[in-house]
Amino acid sequence: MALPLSISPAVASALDEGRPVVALESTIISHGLPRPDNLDAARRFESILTEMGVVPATIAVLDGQLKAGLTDDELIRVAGEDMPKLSVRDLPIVLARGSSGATTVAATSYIANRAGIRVFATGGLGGVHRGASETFDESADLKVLSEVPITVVSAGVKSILDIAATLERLESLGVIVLGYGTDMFPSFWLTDSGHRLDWSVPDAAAVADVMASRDELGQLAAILVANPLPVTEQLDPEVHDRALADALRMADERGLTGKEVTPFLLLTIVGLTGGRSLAVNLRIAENNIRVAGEIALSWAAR
Ligand code: PSU
Ligand code: MN
Repeated sequence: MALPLSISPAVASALDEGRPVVALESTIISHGLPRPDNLDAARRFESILTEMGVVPATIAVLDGQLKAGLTDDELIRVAGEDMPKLSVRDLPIVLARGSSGATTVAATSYIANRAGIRVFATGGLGGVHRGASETFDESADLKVLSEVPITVVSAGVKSILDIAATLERLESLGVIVLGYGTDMFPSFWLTDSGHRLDWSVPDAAAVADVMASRDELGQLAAILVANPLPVTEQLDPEVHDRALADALRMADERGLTGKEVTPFLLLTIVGLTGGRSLAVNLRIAENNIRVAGEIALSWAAR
């Protein structure tokens, strides 16, 4: 039986002709950003790429079809309908039911790879949660990145997570981590998590070189490009630390588990920072999309 994968005409012809394509995730639209800003953001994310000469491929599952590249009507559905957040293990279930959902980094990476897309921009990757030694809460994003040869641009991982443990897991899983113009791993709203990286690259062409070498070696794991926001644009660290502590306490008091944890923390922090974290969040996503666009251009030029 054929894979129920529907690649939009623009994405399909770009892939056929070796032109640059960047995948975008849909969970950030449906669960990571509040309505109605999320629809404007989803459209802006795509237009940043289009203006660079790169074809955007927003990924989601709609009516039992894996989608790579959405129409504007489909973007409106993802931003406005209540749909579940899908990791890879959820894909067979929604396909069997013919239903819809928004894809996490894990599911987006999986679908993008099946579609033949090599570069993917997200805001922040999932990772190991605080207290994971008791709860075992580790995002499936990490395992999937060990199995899918895609290049993901992310502003590190959010400080809602245990960053040191996340970096250790990335190492165990063989995921290649490159600081983009930095030696320090970013923590999303903050430029510098305090964790040093083994490797950094100066530009997009250097990332494309590593992609080519990884392919030559036949390695399967992803490349994670850690792209920090300039320090002048980060969230005020004091505002950040207070909101983070409060949000973690509230999640704990509610006894949240499973896939509810990450969206709850993200949206609670938007409220606690009076929207300041949201403005920074959008700049981060846009910054990552630009870098992913540059990498896709470099890759297509090889
Ligand atoms: N981190 C963010 N913004 C997000 C997410 C994570 O800064 O929107 C989303 C991504 O889709 C990521 C998912 O793949 O949450 C991870 O969820 P979980 O921790 O349940 O695996
Ligand atoms: Mn989890």
